[in-house]
Amino acid sequence: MEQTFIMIKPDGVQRGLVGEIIARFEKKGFTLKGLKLVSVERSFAEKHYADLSAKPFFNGLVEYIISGPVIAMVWEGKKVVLTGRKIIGATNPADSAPGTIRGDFAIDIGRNVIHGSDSVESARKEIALWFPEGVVGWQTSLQPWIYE
Ligand code: DAT
Ligand code: MG
Repeated sequence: MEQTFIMIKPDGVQRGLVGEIIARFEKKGFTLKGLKLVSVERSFAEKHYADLSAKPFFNGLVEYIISGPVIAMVWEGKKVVLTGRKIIGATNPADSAPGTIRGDFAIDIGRNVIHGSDSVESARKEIALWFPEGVVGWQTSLQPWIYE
């Protein structure tokens, strides 16, 4: 089954949005496979966003991600990478539809509350980076009530 890496950024944690965000993924029917509160080191944040290192906003982005603890999660389910991106909404909250996490809870692009992997391949890399210890191997008993 497909997995994605979801991170609640420091603003989401500080603003008390952790429960609300987790609830949206849970209620959709996805399965939580890993979760931890992490204080991110600068070098680790730079590694996570390595693909964006040439961008003018890179330093500000790294400062933001290390400004407070984040919630790192692995969620599993059919098409969870793409559907997770839809639940999150467009990168710039000004363009995120109401009903999405960024559309409902964010205003500025540099305080957009949440990260989600953008492809199955980057999910694999991000899960390996954030959960080198591996995730929890359990199966929900709700499977037959969520999948036909
Ligand atoms: P996403 O988080 O939707 O996958 P991304 O991977 O392109 O977006 O960029 C990572 C983060 O960098 C994004 O959540 C917010 C920040 N960012 C992206 N584009 C930006 C821009 N033009 N100005 C400022 N911050 C930006
Ligand atoms: Mg991205």
